[in-house]
Amino acid sequence: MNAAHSDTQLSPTAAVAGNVATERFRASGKTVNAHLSPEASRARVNLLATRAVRALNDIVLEERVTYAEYNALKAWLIKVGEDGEWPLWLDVWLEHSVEDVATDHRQGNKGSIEGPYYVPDAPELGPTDTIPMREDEEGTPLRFFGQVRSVDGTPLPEARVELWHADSDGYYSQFVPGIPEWNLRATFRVDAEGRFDLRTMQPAAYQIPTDGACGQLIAAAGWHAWRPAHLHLKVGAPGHELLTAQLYFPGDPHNDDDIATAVKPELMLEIAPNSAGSGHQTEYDFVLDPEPASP
Ligand code: MBD
Ligand code: FE
Repeated sequence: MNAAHSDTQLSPTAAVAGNVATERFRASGKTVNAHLSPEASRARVNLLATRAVRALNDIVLEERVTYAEYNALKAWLIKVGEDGEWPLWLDVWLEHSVEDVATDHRQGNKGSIEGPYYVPDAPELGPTDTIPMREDEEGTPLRFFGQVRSVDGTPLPEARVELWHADSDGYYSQFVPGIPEWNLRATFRVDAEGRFDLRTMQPAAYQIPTDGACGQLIAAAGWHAWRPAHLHLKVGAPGHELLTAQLYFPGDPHNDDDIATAVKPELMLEIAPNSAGSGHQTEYDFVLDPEPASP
């Protein structure tokens, strides 16, 4: 690369996004597992690690994996860490199953995976408000409104709707240099009836970075690198289970083959022309499950 153009600080590289995601994860406190006793924890690690090791050995024996393939795997695993792409790899290829297990008891809304690009504590806005965006933010304006209720139909006026998503280039603020810190990220309050009516800019589809370890795997395997365009949400209310969800746009070519396997029919928006302005509008209600009674 030409020295004058080597300013990696300002380009959207896999390693920048990956290393920010890795630091975010380290800071998130998500690894604390205090509810298990040491004995129960040891039994669980023993079970899961034994099964994982056995599954990998089974593949080697059944597929007669060669030393060349084994060493390619070793080199690739080292690169995943160097690029900070463990959060990306895990969230794209594994989180959807964890999410299924975690939420299959719910009677309210279907959720979906969080992904690697959530940032907590986004600025709080009112129930009828516009998400932070650049003055010249590109894309199709989107009015997004709805109501948050409990499974019994009671509106939840204390609810919060956190929204974060990519811009019209498919980039997330804080994971790509040069985008304002809280661009397209906010926490919306709801009104006394649990309603919100917000404005944002429709995101583009998301492509896994091609210059990192995940992109290398995708290219080597001949897969595609795309997630369909999506909104990320966390909807919470006191006494209710936090809903982490994604919402999708009809007609996206990757709704049927999302690389992260995170699309569900219940999460498809209905998009209409905005009756009160330019762009599109969509209505979507959230139904939250009450927190299970504590033991
Ligand atoms: C994303 O934007 C995303 O939502 C997930 C789950 C994985 C990678 C990028
Ligand atoms: Fe995303």
